Amino acid sequence: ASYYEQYHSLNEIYSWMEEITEMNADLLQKIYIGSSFEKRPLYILKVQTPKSAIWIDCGIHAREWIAPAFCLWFIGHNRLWRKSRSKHGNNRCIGTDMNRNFDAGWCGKGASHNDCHEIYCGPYPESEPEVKAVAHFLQKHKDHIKAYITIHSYSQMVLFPYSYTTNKSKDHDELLSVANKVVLAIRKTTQKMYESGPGAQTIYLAPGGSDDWAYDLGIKYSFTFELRDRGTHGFLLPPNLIKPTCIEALSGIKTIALHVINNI
Ligand code: 0X9
Ligand code: ZN
Repeated sequence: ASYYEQYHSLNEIYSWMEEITEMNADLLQKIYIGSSFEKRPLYILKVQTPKSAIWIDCGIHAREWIAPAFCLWFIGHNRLWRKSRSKHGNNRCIGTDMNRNFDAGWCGKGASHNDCHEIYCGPYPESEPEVKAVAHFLQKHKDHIKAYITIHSYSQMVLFPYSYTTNKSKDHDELLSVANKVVLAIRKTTQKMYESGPGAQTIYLAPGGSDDWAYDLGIKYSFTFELRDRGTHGFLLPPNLIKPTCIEALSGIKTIALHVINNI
């Protein structure tokens, strides 16, 4: 059960208030409004609104535990959030898909100019500070960096360029053979089946991705790992599957590292 599907002590709720306001400083404000008979601080969480407000309190009656659980859940994060947290110009919605924001076939088919979509490419390439920082670092160190590996979930795949076009890259045959070796290593490690292939053919057309950008920069061994599972739990992979998933991913990374060592 997630944090929001459990009851919490007052101290836990105080810590949660601290953390969630810190992590969402642009949206949330913790305001002290007095103290209880037992001298415990009373806080409200103010969700930023331009003008009028709605007051919600939960737990005036102590034994009604579901009430504070609702207040936490109401404020709580969207567990399935995908994008960055940026707001551009007069956009209506928050966030850019950072794997559509790299300067590699930027915002072609498989991305969206609509800021409310999950695959919004942003107003221009590298509009996201996170993307810009990664791109700058890779650019600066490209002669040293022999492989680029980006870890995602889910669907159990080992992908390589291109994803912004269905054309084969000039290293297609070698990258396919490396990806196939990764799949074999994973199967030997945990018996899990992964699929390999170029992004556009294997998953879908998706321009502006970091793997394609790194590849076009000259980092030949560029891969996207889509880890477990294949849809049973999807993005909500249970904690007991963290270890086996990491072990198989590591075996895949070692396979790439070995290939790189033997081919530079
Ligand atoms: O759509 C994506 O960005 C990735 N799949 S996910 O479900 N993790 O969102 C696939 C990325 C493949 N590579 C590129 N599109 N460049
Ligand atoms: Zn992803």
